[in-house]
Amino acid sequence: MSNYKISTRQWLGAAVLALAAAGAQAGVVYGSNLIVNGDAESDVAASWSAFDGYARPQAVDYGPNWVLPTQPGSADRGKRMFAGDGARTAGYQLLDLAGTLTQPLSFKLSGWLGGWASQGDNALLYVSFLDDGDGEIGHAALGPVTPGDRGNVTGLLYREVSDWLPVGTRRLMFSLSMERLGGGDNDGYADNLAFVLDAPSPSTVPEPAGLSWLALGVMAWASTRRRRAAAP
Ligand SMILES: [Ca+2]
Ligand SMILES: [Ca+2]
Repeated sequence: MSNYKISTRQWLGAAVLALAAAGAQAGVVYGSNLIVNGDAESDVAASWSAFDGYARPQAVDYGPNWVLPTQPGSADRGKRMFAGDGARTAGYQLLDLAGTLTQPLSFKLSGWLGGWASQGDNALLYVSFLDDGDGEIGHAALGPVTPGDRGNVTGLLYREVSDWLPVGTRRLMFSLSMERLGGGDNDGYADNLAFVLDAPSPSTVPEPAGLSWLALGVMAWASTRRRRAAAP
C-alpha cells in the first residue's frame, strides 16, 4: 500500500504539469470545509472531476451491498458515501487561493476511510500544495485504511492530520483515489472528507492588502491532461 502512495504522487505530478485553469468561484473562509461535496450527499459529477484514465469516485447508498448503516463509520454519515468505480478510481478538485500565501497557515485534514471485510481495497485522500508554477511544494494525506486497521470488518474509520500550509502555496488540489485489490467492486470507501483552514492568530494577521488570497475559488478543470500510467 505504501507503493500506492508513491504512485499517487507520481501521477498527480504529471497532472499538475499540464494544469490549466478556467474560471473561479468566489467564496471562502477560515473554519469551514473547503472540500466541495466531501460527504457524497450531492452530485459527484458536479463536484469531482476524474483524472484521465481513471474513473470518477461514485456515491453509493449505505446498505447491504456496501456498508450497512449499523457498521463502523461516522455517526453523521448521511445516506451516501464514496466508493471506487472499476479497478482504478481517482477524482480531484482544485482550489485557487487567488494569491500566494505569504505566511504559514495551519489546517486540519480529516475524513472517514474504509473498505470491505478482508479485502485490501482502499481509499486515499491526498492534498497537494501547489506554488505559482503549479509545482508541488508540500502535501498531506489520509489513508489508506487497511483490512488490518479495520480488523477485517467492513466499515470506515476516522482519520485526521493537522499541519501547516507552506509559504508560497497558491493552489490546493484535493485528490480522492480508490484502489481495487479484490473482487469485482472497488470497495475503497470514503465519507465526510474535510479540509479546514485555521484563522491566523491576531499577531500574524497579514496586512489588508495581503488578504486578497482569501478569495478562494474552486476552479473548473476543463483541460485534457496527458495520461500517465501509475507505477504498479
Ligand atoms: Ca455521507
Ligand atoms: Ca472489492
